[in-house]
Amino acid sequence: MPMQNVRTTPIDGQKPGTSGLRKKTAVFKRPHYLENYVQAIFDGIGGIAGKTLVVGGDGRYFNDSAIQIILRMAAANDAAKCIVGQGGILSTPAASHLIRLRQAGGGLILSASHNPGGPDADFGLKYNGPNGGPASEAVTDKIFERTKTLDFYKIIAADDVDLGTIGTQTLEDMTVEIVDPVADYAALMQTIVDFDKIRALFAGGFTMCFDAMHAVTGPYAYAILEGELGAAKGTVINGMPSPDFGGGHPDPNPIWAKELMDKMLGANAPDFGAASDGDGDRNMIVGRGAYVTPSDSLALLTAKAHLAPAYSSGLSGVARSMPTSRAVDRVAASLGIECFETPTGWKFFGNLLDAGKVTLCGEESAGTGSDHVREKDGLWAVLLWLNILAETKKSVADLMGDLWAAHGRCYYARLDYEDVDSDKAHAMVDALRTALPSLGGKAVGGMTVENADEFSYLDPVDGSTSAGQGIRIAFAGGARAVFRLSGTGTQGATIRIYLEQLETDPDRLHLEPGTVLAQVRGAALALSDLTAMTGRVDPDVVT
Ligand code: G16
Repeated sequence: MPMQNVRTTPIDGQKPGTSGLRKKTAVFKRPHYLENYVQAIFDGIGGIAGKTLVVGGDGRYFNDSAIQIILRMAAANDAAKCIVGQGGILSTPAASHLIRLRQAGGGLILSASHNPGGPDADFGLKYNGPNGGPASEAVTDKIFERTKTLDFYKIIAADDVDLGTIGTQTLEDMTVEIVDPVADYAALMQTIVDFDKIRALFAGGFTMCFDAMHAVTGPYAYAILEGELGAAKGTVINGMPSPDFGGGHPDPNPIWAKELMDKMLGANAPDFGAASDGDGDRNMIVGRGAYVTPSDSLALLTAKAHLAPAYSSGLSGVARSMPTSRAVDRVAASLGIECFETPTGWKFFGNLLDAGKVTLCGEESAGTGSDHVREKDGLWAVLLWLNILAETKKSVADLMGDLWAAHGRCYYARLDYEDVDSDKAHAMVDALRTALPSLGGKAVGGMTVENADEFSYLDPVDGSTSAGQGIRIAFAGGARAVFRLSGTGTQGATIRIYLEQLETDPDRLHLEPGTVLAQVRGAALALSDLTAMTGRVDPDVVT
């Protein structure tokens, strides 16, 4: 089978964002587009000759054809082996685990995460390094630089690989090993949480609803929750992965996981509810009548992780992304462990995890994880919650009430303004940045600015600096507003405003978050002049 060096020209706009490259599917399907990016990855990481790569994705539209192209290019670039999830399926955390387990040279994960899938929706591709985590800023920059100069890519002409049959095949001189996407991941989970305790919980009549949102966690949840742990049949809903996620938006939050929310807030709600996203790295936790914000979930897991076998000797430290609420900081302080504040993006946790400085980490964007892999892990978070519920025999609402009583409650919300004209969004952020030095002490909307700055991160492990990571405004009285532009959108710009208000008064721990946050919301909108700058009045999504 001949190897081809296909002449091509650099394609603009292939700058990877917060989590790899995400574009409209139609863009990825343009002639040479995917191929150019794959070759730029291979070149940007110093070549793949003799290496083993893990390849898999969330099963969205174009997943399988893109994998065939990647395999033919990996063979042409002299990779020794590709390990591929059966049917092209691997959840992001399962891929991260496989890279580590098999000591691979890295992996290619095909997903646009929680973004919708389909011919008119989104597609994505990211490279994870040998530690199983998203490429560092330095590696991402090398890949991006290569996209600008690339003038040919390598591919072999060959028939499609059979992705459906577990076992080993060859593609030219390269080995292709098709593996069960669930087995190794499920085995890892058994080493972290107490399956016997959770089994006993379900055997005792505990009820749960897990919404797989027609995405990749369906097969994992059936095998682990209903299979290994004995949860009742029907515990998993929307469990068959589909290329367009059943026409839905596989983003586990109260807006998009409405079916689950309705169940949990309605009559005869199960004891526990959870959801995961397109590629299985995000999670949502909800108790009977009690939604748990991702920031609060991180705080609760930090407080109670010692109840699970893997964390029984305590945590070395924790980390959260800057816009994530400071609830976890308060728990960490009470435990006497360090809490690191990183920029948005899982890649920033990698060094801290590798260096053993943190055991748990998480983000407001529905991501929680630990040092067992180098990605956030939706099902792991659900299992750790189940372990805690099994040990404490308390409801989700009671666990959260106890946490707030002990540490105060960080009321929290995120406002998303989607598909904003990119120039206007940048102009708004630029204006805020320019105003920063004059904001200290300013009174606005009944609040007083205590401190205002733009977050810049100094990585304590490798000494690298990442500047321009979001504008944060702290108000007197424990409120905070953070502004940043999303790095994962595929259309226009998305402005995110993160609002937080600390309450320690025992009589004010069970209020409606929107009411508590109204004042800081007004102040944030006034300071940014969002409506005048962008023409937008209401956010598209509030979570
Ligand atoms: C990705 C990253 C997360 C990050 C999120 C932020 O999530 O993996 O670490 O928090 O993006 O997104 P944005 O820049 O839009 O705020 P995912 O689940 O999309 O891979």
